[in-house]
Amino acid sequence: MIQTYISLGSNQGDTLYNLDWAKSRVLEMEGVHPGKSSVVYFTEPQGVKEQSWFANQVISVFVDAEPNPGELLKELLRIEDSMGRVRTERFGPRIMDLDLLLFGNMEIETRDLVLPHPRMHQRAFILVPLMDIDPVLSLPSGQRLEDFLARLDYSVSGNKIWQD
Ligand code: PH2
Ligand code: MG
Ligand code: MG
Repeated sequence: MIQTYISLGSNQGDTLYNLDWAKSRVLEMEGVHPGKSSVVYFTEPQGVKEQSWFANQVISVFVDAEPNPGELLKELLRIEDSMGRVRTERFGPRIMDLDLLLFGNMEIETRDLVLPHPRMHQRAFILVPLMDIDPVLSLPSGQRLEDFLARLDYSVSGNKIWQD
């Protein structure tokens, strides 16, 4: 079984409900078994500043030989669509965003999928919950999450995360 990390984000509608609902759909997938879940953080928007704060969470799951990462990604996008996600502005508001962060130690770069997730190491809203569930996690390159976090200008207070 392959340990896989998925980030969940929502800044439209009932964000906490959206995270719970999406997480349940992920765990219902064939060949996907539950791992750990971080708490939910409320996070300052990155990329496009003029939008509501996000609710963010990271979960780990264990994946059988099937689905492969491409199939898993397709399922994640299907869940987003089923929740009414409208794809407009890049980095803009969304009811649900499910991103594949890490799939075992796989490193791939295709048009549809890049692993590890290409922006995860710049984002406190991913690194902080990821470190909560797996404090000693390293990327396939051997770089440690805490070293990435140390380079970011961010702050955490309770379950809130600010980042410029
Ligand atoms: N997702 C984005 C863009 N910016 N900012 C926060 N705080 N949380 C997100 O999940 C997020 C974001 C695009 O995927
Ligand atoms: Mg995203
Ligand atoms: Mg996405």
